[in-house]
Amino acid sequence: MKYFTGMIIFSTSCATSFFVLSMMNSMKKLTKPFEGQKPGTSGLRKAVKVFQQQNYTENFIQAILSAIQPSVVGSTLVVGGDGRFYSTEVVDLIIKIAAANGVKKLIIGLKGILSTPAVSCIIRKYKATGGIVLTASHNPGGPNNDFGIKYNTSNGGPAPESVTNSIYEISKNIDSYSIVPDLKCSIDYCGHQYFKVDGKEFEVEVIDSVLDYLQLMKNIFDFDIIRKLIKGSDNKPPFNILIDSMNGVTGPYVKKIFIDELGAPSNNAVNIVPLPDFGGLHPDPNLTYADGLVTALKNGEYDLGAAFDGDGDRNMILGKKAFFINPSDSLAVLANNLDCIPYFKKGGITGFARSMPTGSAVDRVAAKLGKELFEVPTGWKFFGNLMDAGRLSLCGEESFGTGSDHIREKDGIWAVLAWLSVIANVGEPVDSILTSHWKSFGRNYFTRYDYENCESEPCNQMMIDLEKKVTNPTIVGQKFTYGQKVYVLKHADNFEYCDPIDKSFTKKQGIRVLFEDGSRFVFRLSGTGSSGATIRLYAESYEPPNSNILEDAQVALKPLVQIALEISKLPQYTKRDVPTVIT
Ligand code: VG1
Ligand code: CO
Repeated sequence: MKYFTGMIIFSTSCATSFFVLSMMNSMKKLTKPFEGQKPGTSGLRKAVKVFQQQNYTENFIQAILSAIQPSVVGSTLVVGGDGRFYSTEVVDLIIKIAAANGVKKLIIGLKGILSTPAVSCIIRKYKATGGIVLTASHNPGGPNNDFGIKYNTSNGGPAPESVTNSIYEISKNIDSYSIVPDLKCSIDYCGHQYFKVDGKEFEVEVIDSVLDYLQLMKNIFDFDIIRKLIKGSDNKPPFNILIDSMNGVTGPYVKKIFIDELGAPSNNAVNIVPLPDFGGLHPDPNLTYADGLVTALKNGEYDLGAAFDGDGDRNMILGKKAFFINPSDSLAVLANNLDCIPYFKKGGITGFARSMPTGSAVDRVAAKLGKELFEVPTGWKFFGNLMDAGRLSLCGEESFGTGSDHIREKDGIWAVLAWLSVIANVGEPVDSILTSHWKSFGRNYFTRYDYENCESEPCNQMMIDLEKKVTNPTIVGQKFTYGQKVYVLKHADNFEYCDPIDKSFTKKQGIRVLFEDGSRFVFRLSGTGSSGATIRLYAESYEPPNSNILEDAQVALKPLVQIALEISKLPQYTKRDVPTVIT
């Protein structure tokens, strides 16, 4: 290949554009460390204004690349995100800093757009070294809200703690970063662009955001069966779906997959243009923030509704009249019906897993099917090793995350396609599928209370005091009463996890209080917020098949929640009487 200064050859057609550009050199810029560049549950998330400080973002990108030394030289990295405010500036910095660090090739989504599941898919498909995902996921976007950066490794999954810890350590002592300040690269056209940096070739390939992901979905699911369901056939009326992308990254994926490929009418997908500030929406698909979907479903016009978060890895699914499928139940129902999906029919099903706070409905399915069941800490990074070792097929989190070993991230659109496959196969509406499931397995009632944006100090103190109180051995056997209900405390701890594959050990993952009848509550501090503290309270109880399985979850769990609030003294510490969000 020859490099001609200033010569540009391109065509605007997506597949063939081709640029040849001039030679340039990298330089080192001096910098000083910033405090707090510690990745949380899923990457570094801070206010946009924090990332906009001079050298803040540069430092963190350099810390990522230094942490993956020596494999950064000659590497291929995938870059993309949910398109939130400040994304294009950060993509530009990544190009310039990656080029200076000896990266060989970047694969970037058109205009920087790639859903989190698509990044995972593309890293795996093209055997990339890793990827950088630009998102703060379900956190609001825009100049006054959040931005985020996350590193994924070669298996397509979020970096394990060993890597995120080393990124953090490097960020604490960083004194310079390498950059090619003059490198100009467009991400507005698909195609290849070649540069010569420090005498070596550096390539940027801008790709269609949707294509690779669409192909993967077509390999997993039977699109013909889902199309027939959606369009209706042989006396069966169309199955009317409503999809809400909440102005996040899933818009282009939803349009291509559900409308163009599966034949849903175009007005059955809303908010499908990704906006830098999500149009002011809080792109968290739960009953509070996706209330637009809930309202639209209530009158019974639609058979199924679905919403996704900003980066497309979460899903909320509703049945007719906004019948809510709790994510813990969703996981269990899918686990029990996976064999109607070609991917699992062909590849078989190994084990199942859930995060610790997730309701244990899936455990019962695992027991019935004779499969392994893993309980891991919160965060998708804990599922990856099990999948790589061939021991995990399907997993989920109560926080609207569901996914399988087709990639190493949770996957919102995959979850909806999985549910549509199950509905087409079973031939029943969503609510009957759930009710039949409870009738055969019993029901694990589950709820989560979020107290968002509290003051940090009292929340930390509450957790310390609660742990002390419930792990005191004298509390075992103590009775707690609310109304008619009596709970006897059986065991309490701060959850710890030893990864069965690499034996890495993770401590302090949430305070669990378990009662003799199998009920439990859990308290955790969120690790995805950008400031202050968010307390999460999770409560779960079990009713066997022939008993009380059709009650409202809030009514069924009220006694347990009240006892949790009383033991923790949460209202006193946080000065909050009601949670911000109830799921
Ligand atoms: C939350 C959820 C957790 C999820 C994480 C990332 O974490 O509880 O289950 O894996 O968000 O999801 P935390 O630490 O705030 O409880 V996403 O869609 O924001 O990447
Ligand atoms: Co997300």
